[in-house]
Amino acid sequence: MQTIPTTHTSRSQELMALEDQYGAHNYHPLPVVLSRGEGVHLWDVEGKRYYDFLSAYSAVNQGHCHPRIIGALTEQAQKLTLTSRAFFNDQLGAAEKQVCELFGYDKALLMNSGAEAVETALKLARKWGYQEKGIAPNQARIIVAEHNFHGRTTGIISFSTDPDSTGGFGPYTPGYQVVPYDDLEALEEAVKEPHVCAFLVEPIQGEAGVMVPSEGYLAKAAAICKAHHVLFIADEIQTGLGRTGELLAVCYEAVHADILILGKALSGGVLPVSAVLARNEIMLTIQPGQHGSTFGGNPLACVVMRAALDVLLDEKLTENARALGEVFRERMRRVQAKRPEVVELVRGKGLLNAVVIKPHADGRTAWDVCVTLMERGVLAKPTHGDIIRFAPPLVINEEQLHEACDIIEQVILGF
Ligand code: IF1
Repeated sequence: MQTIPTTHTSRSQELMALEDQYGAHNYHPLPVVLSRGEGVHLWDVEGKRYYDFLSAYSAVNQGHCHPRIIGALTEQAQKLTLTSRAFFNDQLGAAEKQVCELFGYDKALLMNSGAEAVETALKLARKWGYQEKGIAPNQARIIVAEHNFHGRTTGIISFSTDPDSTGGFGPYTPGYQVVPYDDLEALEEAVKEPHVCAFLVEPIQGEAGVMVPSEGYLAKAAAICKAHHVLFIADEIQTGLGRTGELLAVCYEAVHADILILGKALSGGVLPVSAVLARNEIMLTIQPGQHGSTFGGNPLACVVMRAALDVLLDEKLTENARALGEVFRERMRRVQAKRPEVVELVRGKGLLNAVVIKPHADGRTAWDVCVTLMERGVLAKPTHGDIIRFAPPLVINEEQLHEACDIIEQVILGF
């Protein structure tokens, strides 16, 4: 067994070496080792404080280690954490009721990861297609958008258009058709096909680089689906729960998805909780024994989800995201005006924003900007090379936002 070099290395370097030796290399993290989080701040093992501008990809909307959520977690953890759904438990019904009433659906099916919830939604759509739409057995087709990101299972990457997500993982699950995002004509053409049961879409494409569709796209897409008896499935795992300045991103266009998928901040980043919401006609196409998971709907996840939703509403995080998102984009557009040769564009809604950086003549890229941001105390991560996503916890206040924007401005102006 190789020993870890005991030469004088910082604690961070020792811990990074451990992960390098014993962990899969499925990520390329920024060289920072975090050990504590509170609100909008993270601390590394050397005690340096950072502003978190990734929020664990929008899972920590309520801020790190929110006391109400941690309190609910620790209280329930002393009582009962898991029964499996072979039996009832005293937390699940109330949790299902709360999430159904908040988002306006008949029923909820609780899972764990976002990908599991997406897979659940796809299974529901197919079942509905056979039982309610009368599609011939095994012929159901689902429309997805180009540049989609819905998770990492072999089923979901079967319809990814990103070579990194899908390359080398074949054979692929059939029954999907890709249409360009934000293209209503292509969608209408695709949903005319009688075997189509659903259209799965992110209201804003997060991983693709915070791609905001044209005004009206979501409403018209939902109307096209309705007109062709096709389910409109909204993946709000990243855009939901206040992130974009509305409770759900689809609320900007008053769209009520046939199937709503939630995850990430549904637990405030405390443990994996995801949910699929639908009306009875859809949800009841799955009968006992036809779907499930060991941890889905466990009492610990239920109390954490209820606390996370209470915090979201009681602390008016959606309204805060709406207001401070405007402030953030205004600050970044001022930076763009000063350095148009560095900042290509700024886009986003609420506190889900992206700044596209033009590669520097000397080859430096958005990654280098993020490394310098890290050195100055702001954590953000580039996606697809030149796009930096900025998504702080929704509990951030205006003073903190300006302090972080000052750092971002200094780094970009100095790039
Ligand atoms: C990674 C980003 C990626 C998601 C949407 C479903 C899922 C996600 C809209 C699956 C997950 C995470 C996964 C993580 C990085 C991050 C991400 F967009 F948020 F930045 F990858 F695209 N639908 N997004 O965003 O949920 O199973 O992860 O709980 O895989 O690298 P999950």
